[in-house]
Amino acid sequence: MADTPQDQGQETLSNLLQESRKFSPPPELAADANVKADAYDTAAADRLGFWEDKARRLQWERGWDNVLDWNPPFAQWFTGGTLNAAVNCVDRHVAAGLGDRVAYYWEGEPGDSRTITYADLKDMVCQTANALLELGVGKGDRVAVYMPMIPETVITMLACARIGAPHMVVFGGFSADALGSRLDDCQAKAVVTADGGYRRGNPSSLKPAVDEAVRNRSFVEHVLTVRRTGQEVDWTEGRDVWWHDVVDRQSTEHTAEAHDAEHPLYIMYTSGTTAKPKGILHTTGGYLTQVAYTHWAVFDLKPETDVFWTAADIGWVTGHSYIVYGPLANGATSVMYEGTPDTPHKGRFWEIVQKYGVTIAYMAPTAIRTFMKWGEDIPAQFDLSSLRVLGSVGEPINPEAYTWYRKNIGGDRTPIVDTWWQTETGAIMVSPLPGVTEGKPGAAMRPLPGIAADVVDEEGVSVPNGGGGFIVVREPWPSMLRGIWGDPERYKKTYWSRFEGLYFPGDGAKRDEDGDIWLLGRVDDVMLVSGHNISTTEVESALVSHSNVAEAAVTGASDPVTGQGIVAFVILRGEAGEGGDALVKELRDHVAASLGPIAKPRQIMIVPELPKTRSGKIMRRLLRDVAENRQLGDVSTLTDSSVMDIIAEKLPSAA
Ligand code: 6R9
Repeated sequence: MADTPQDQGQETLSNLLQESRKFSPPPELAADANVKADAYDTAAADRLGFWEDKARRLQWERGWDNVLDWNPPFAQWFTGGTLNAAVNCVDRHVAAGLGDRVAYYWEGEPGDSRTITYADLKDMVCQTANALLELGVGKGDRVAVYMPMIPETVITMLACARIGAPHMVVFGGFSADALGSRLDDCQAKAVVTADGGYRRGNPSSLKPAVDEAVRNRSFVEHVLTVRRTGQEVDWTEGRDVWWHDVVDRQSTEHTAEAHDAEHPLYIMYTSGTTAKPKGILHTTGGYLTQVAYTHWAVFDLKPETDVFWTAADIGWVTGHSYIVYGPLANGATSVMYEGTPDTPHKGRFWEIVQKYGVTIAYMAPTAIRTFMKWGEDIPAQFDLSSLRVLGSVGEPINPEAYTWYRKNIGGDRTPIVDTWWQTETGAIMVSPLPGVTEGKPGAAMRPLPGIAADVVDEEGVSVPNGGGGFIVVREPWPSMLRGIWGDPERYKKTYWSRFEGLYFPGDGAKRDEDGDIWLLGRVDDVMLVSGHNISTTEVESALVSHSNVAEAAVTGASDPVTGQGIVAFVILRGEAGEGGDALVKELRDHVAASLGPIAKPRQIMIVPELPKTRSGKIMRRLLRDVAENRQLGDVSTLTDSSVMDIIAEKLPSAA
């Protein structure tokens, strides 16, 4: 055992979880796969040539002079090249005769629906671009988007891209304060919003939060508002304009200018758990190249026949890259759903899969664990036989959730792609390829072709098979963030200072005996128990592997003897009843038996809910506050802040 905290910090993550199940790619899928095993070698032999080839999937007005200009840690891709992202996502498909292809099957929560073809999309994007120009928005101006999940949200993003005005989408669930601080940071000239959207069966308002946020921010010149729910709204003449008044009367023609490959496409703020949120900047050519390629390769997309569905919010980067830019750049048909999975009933997702014949579905482990909790009888009532590939994103997927997803949603046939990436990486970085890679429950497997990701120890040295440490990226990639808006120093410090010359995403990882990569959660969440670094992910997965557990969140609380003690919060499956001391003991023993005695939780609390962000990530630091009997930190990015009261109520006054 190490004696000082400094020494303890030198130990890398314990490698506790042993998972031996494996699933081979289905032979028909493998035979016809978009990407075969040779892609890894091709990319390794000439990484820049590989990405150059992928960039040619797009339509460029002017070709690039250089594939990459790398002044560490600042990268520029395809310099000298010019293109228009909206033209690539929309116009070129219409020009190629695909105007009648459906771009989106949109499903509103109350049951209304719209089918939008590429030709429709082109007209609406042009009208919206013309409207923005009329409102005085020009190239380079920032436009904030605070919207429900409706087609106008996508149309606004594309209209912004078309005229070269970077968009900045803020989750519709965030507060006026959160919106306001983001408006300040990027000095947005306009806000696009709606009166409201539907959530859990009710209209939920948006415009009042915008009114509050822009009240003392006179740099916001206009608020363009879509009527969605028909709720009463306050109106400021001159500043506020209705979408139907301004957009609908515009011409459906707009001649798009080609922008520089490095022209800013969007800013997206990371949730910012403690510090000021970071405005992650993405630009045009490299971003579009990598989202298009990864969407096609990782999901084995066949644009003529597939119906693709990312069940995520557009206010999360997953929505930007895999509801909007990736699918549209590939000319895919997507489903877009406005509401929650249990409205009006708990089979809503599976009803949507059946209704539209969804072939590829992509969602977060938190959703999958919720479906586990509701029980397998619910998906069993629907025809899910159209599905052929399933994806997971946002958190490590627990092996139990993976096998449940594969069996109950994928009919024991579909490969599962566990895709690791971040707002900062812009696109998927580590993932199986469904026609090539064997699937292991819980592993993101291998860096994609062209991505130099690695697992290193404390010194930045690559770990051997069986070793644990941190995931890093050794070489720039096309969709990497170009910086933090207005703060180059913070960009260097946050991502490039931990290891000399390496990009540091902040996640723990291990490499198994076969050399495959497992992600182990945020480094900030790693626990230090008697000198061992233990990952919250592994303890959570051990808990979820017990047949009575649906979800688990684990945190380290300070402990006089061991440094930190493991405290677990557990949601039981529907059929498990209320739990009790006997079950708690059984769960503690179950973890010790699965991972070893060092990982046995000091305390397990049965709770009805867990605190999550809007993208479904568990906010472990709030649970640590509870476990250590402290006042709660910032709860402004929680989906539902009342969850913390419910948890506090359930607790025996904590240890
Ligand atoms: C896309 C997205 C990024 C963080 C990332 C990591 C976690 C995402 C994961 C995963 C394990 C996966 N994460 N996907 N961890 N396996 N397949 O989620 O972006 O919201 O910026 O979050 O999410 O911790 O660092 P973002």
